Amino acid sequence: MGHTSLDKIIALQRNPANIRNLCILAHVDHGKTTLADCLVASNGIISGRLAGKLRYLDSREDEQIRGITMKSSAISLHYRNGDQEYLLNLIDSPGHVDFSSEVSTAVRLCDGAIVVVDAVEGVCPQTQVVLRQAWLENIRPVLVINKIDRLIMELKLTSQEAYTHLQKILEQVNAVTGTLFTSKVLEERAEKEKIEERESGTLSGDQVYDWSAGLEEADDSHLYFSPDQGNVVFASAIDGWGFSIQQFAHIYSQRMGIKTEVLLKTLWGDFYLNAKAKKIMKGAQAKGKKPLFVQLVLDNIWSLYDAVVTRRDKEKVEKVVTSLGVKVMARDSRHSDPKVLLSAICSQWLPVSQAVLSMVCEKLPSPLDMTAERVEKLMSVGARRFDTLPQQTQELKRAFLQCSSSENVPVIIFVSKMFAVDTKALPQNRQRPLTQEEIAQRRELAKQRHADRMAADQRATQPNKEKYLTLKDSKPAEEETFIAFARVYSGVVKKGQRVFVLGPKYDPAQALNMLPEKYSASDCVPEVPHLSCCSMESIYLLMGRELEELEEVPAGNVLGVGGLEEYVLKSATLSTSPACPPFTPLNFEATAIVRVAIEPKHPSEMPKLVRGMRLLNQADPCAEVLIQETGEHVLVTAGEVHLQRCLDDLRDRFAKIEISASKPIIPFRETVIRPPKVDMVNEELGKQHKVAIIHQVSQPQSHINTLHVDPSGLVTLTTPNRLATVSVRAIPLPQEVTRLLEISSELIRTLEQVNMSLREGKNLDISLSTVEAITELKGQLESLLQGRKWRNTVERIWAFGPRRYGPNILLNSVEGYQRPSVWQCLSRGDKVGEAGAQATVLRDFDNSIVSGFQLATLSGPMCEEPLMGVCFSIERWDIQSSAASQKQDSMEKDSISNEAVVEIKVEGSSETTPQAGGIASGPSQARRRPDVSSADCYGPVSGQLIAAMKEACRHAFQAQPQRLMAAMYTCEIMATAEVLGRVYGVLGKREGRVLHEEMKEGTDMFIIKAVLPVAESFGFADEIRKRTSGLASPQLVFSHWEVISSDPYWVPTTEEEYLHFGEKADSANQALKYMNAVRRRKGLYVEEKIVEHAEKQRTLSKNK
Ligand SMILES: Nc1nc2c(ncn2[C@@H]2O[C@H](COP(=O)(O)OP(=O)(O)OP(=O)(O)O)[C@@H](O)[C@H]2O)c(=O)[nH]1
Ligand SMILES: [Mg+2]
Repeated sequence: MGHTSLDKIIALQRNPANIRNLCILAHVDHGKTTLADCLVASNGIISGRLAGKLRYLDSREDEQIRGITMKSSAISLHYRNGDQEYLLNLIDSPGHVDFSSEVSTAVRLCDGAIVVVDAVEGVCPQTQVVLRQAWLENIRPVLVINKIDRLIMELKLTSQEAYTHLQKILEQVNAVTGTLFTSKVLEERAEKEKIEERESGTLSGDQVYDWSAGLEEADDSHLYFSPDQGNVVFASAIDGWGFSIQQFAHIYSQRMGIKTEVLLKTLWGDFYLNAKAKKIMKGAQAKGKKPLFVQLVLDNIWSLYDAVVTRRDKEKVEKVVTSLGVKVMARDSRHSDPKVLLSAICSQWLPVSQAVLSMVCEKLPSPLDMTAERVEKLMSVGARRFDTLPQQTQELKRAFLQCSSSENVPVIIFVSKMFAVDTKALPQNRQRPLTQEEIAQRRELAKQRHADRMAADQRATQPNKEKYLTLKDSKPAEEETFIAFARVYSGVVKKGQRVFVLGPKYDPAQALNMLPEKYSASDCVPEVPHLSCCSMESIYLLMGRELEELEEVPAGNVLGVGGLEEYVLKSATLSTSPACPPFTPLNFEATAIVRVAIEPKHPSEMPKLVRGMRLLNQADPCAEVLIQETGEHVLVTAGEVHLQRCLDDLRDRFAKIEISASKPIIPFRETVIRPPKVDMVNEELGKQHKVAIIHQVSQPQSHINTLHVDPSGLVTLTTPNRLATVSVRAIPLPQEVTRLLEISSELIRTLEQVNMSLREGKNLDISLSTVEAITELKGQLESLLQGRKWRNTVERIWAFGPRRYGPNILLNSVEGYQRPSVWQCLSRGDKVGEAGAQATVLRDFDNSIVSGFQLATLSGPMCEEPLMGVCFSIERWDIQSSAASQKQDSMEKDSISNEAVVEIKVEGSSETTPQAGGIASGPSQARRRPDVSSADCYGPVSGQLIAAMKEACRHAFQAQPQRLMAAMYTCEIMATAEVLGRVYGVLGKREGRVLHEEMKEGTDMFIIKAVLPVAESFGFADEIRKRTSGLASPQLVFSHWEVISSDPYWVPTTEEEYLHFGEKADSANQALKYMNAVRRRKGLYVEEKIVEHAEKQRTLSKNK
């Protein structure tokens, strides 16, 4: 525990005013864990000499090997700032994109954050992401610009250049904050206006629209990072030094007799020292003078590096050492690596822990300073507004703000993740340091054993060994224990206490009605949805890789809770009050996209694998585990590195069996496009293309007499019993519409839920903001779907699919058929247009059409992947009323014999023959008779209609030019000019596309932004790293879906195409390769020749 005792920390936990909960956030490799090491060393937990090298908080083996953090971990530190003592609950987070979910879990529990930026690399993609995450959670950041030593040693900048460089970095960081702030202010203003509008009821006639209103009033000065505000530290974590302006202001105010306040204002900025006048003047740049920051601060550091590392000037070093008054040990000054001496001097002169921790204590808020805004945000789940929550729930806000630890306030805890630790490592099971007596006792025992063994050795040793082995085997396999990573927001958590576990869908309003008053968690388990009770078996203080058991933890602290694995999957809200709402879900930035199928090496070990995957699912905030329709066990992860970690965890910790993972399953989407105008060699396309399309469509043979495709792509299909006919056309949706549908999928899902309950006659209360969002979506769709083809389409949208919220549209173009549109919740109470008799019949089967559409969009005809960006327009839909009667018959007259039912049906159908004239092949009544009579053998009409609709959609899809869509990653690669060519080479080979390239100011680095298909991304990061000798390492982030331009069904038809691509033409067809790979994986038929040009082999052998 270092030099702070556990008792001390327990005492500090009781004073929330002096607690700081903070996390360290940054882009990957900017030095978070190294900085954390320095802070941990200041508590004596690790030695100062090892700080920066040990990376103490990277406690996993793979973290140490790879050199990146993968899990966030917490440690409690003690710090004395002036006469105050502070408790710092510090969480180190990973910077790699694959683990950004770990950042979300860390940020939720904190009130503040240290954002670390590499002085050379500056603001990187993940820096922006973490700043955004901090912003979304309303936590206050401070800045550490790390790795200043690289400016001296690597970039060899002069102190003046370094100053300019640092200014630029600050500008970049502030620009990101500025954008976040502006968007928030504008959003708030819009919100306010809406409320005002609603309240005033009427709109005043002449409204002046002032776009800048709000921005000017809002005070944003405290938001920005600036050294004179005291929220920036310059550091080199690896060399152990760091400073804020305050420190230098103190030093120079004593030495030069200038007031500290003056120095604080002028040390950073365009000020210089006029030595003659003994004054600080403005305008250093204009006059070509050295700014104060360069003269008084950077120059000192530069000359120290120069003396110690570059020139190794012993005399000068000694002078410096005595003038700074630091003590250097002889072995440090004699060390062959000058860096050792340097860090020995610097870490005493400007200890980084001192600079960072005092900034943290002064600038970051304590748990008592939690803002009302943040509390409301945490408590209002989903679309609900805070003021619509029940009264008792709103009262809890006070508990949050008070952060009180008295006995009569409710306990509120949030668990942000579950992590697994080895059961043996728990403090209950850990070996304590032994007392003297115990040591003596053990010594005796060991002696005894040794003597025994000697004696046994004389006899036969064999049996003994066996016994030993069997003994070892029979020991129960050590288990993993799950600990919840949590924070107490109110009340005191006690060991063994019982609390409610509130699921994410728990509704306090409903529960308060159901539960008797003063219901407590120690009563029996209530029957309220999404509510259960549990007791906290043990509570821990998190100390990096160690845990310390505690009896109780007061409000405002971060803690670990044991014994929740049965009740909490990944995150949860715990409380003693049933009025507490579940906290808003964590903001995850990453999309899980890489999926692999997993199976055990030995099939008999399947149960172990299943159990292991369940544990893995619980232990990782982002990994998903699911069983596909095919029966495969699939693991979905955020990226390659994450996948590797999950597999290692599964193998070594959770399942403990040999497993084999498939190649990553790459998702594709299928779509149709407008007929292209040019062929593969960019020649104008004539009529021949259309011929090819028709040729494709006529392939399926099974529907020969019920299917009709007209040249314009309209597909007409009749059900096998010939009672119903649908005509469908597939139309490509404009790209923007697809994208809009994709990003609005959550909203569409809500819309669908509302419609569902409307259909069932229930009235669901939806919040105003949801209604507004839906109206806005509708408006956006209307403005995007313009032109003759899309006239009035938005009103006619029948459904979205697949799964009712996907990016495909079903359109009702049936003449004279009116049905409630998907937007019905917007115009509640409006009557749907008068429905004719035919329409009523159609209404009965409405659901079948939607189901058929859902099935068709879930897996397309190319390789059974979901469709995207396709609009299916139903242009005709006939159904004979007999079908309807059949439906009723089958429902009502179950007892009637088969014969009788057939009779009725036959009659029905003959009555309505004229209506059925539209059927494409126009079968005669006589022919139909036997079909109808055997209608039963095809099953109920509704089922047949589903199948017919699905088939019709598939054929309509095939009647258009089909394309695959590939998932794309974006990546930003930083590389020096020498390796630029190789980076381009790798990108080119993997079908990547460079979006732009620019030079990073002040360095010789280039930043390349590129997109790359996910299918080509495996091993990409490794390859880039190898080819550039580790200089560039890209991070891949999922960005969008993109149509692959080549046609997978393309065969060369013209002379030029033969010339270009050869007869087989498989070299050019990437889309075909992808499609076949998917088909092969799914066990679908792949059209391929296995042996080609067999005669060539003969020639080869002849040559031998
Ligand atoms: N030159 C220099 N190198 C540093 C400094 N701080 C850290 N490094 C090096 O940068 C590398 C990454 O450091 P880490 O502390 O692991 O970075 P991190 O931000 O924790 O990385 P992730 O957790 O993977 O996101 C290590 O090789 C460190 O030695 C510094 O001040 N100067
Ligand atoms: Mg790290």
